[in-house]
Amino acid sequence: MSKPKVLLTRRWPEAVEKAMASSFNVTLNKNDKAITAAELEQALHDYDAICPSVTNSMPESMFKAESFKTRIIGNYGVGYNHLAVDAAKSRGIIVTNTPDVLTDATADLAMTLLLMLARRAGEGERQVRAGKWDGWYPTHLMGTQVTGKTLGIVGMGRIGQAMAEKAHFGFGMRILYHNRKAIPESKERELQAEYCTELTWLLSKADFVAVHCPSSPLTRHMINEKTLAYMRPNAYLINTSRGDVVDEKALIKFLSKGLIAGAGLDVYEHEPVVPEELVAMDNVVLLPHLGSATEETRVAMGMRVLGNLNAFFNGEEPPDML
Ligand code: 8YV
Repeated sequence: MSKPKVLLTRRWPEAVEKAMASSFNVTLNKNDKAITAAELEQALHDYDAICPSVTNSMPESMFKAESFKTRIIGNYGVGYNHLAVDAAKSRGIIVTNTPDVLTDATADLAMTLLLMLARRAGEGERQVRAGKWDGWYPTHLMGTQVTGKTLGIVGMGRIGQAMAEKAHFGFGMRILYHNRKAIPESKERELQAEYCTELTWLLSKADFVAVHCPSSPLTRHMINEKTLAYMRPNAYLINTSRGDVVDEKALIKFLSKGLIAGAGLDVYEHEPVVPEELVAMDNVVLLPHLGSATEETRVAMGMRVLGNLNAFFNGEEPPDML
């Protein structure tokens, strides 16, 4: 029997490309150029499996044809708001993602942003590189202490909980969280975490607010002009989930008026576009969607996709079927 035809839309770490190629008839994106929407739509008729990533939007309109060759979409990533999962399913196409394997890397990056904001690390680095550091003095780039402060976590899933663990056990932070439902009591006790049914209550109490909920019609612009107004003027916002959970325009307004202390962002509403206003602000740390970007994690994500495809083509249910 011939091997299933599989498309990887971008380069993956070499180890996973090799592993994929040993199981499937794989088309690699050798020059790593982003494929167009038209090419992606065509791929649905040419490949048994497509492995997209976050920049490959597959909206409902892509699934209008009567039939497709593709039987499985193995997303390289945990978030899947770029994929019209229901539309794919209605055409009999299975969709999988890569949970668990990027939990720690993403929480580590959120912690990086938190620490950089608190200690003004971006400002300091820019100063040194610009040759503008003229020596130590007692009031130079004073930041804010992290240890003992209150962290409000919005979205207490896998990544939110990992962030809570790192912040609580590593930095002695008090944890508040807002989620659709409370986490198990034993976990709450372990983290000494307090469940806030009202987002606004959490926002009014936290020194740092970290957004970890997925993007969905329910969470879109959850952090907006109304909710930002509850944050303290000395509080910082951190977002490593999806850009559209935060209303970027409202955030810019609050930052420019000094109504919150700063923001650490790894994701944006219209990636890779980062608003000029944010780029110009010193109290903002900006990263280019690096949440899962460690060698170990990117390999593990690929292996997770491989596991899903292998299960599917062996006639089993893929472990991460959405
Ligand atoms: C991934 C992410 O790198 O997995 C996710 O949802 O946001 C990122 O960390 C990206 O999605 C790859 O497709």
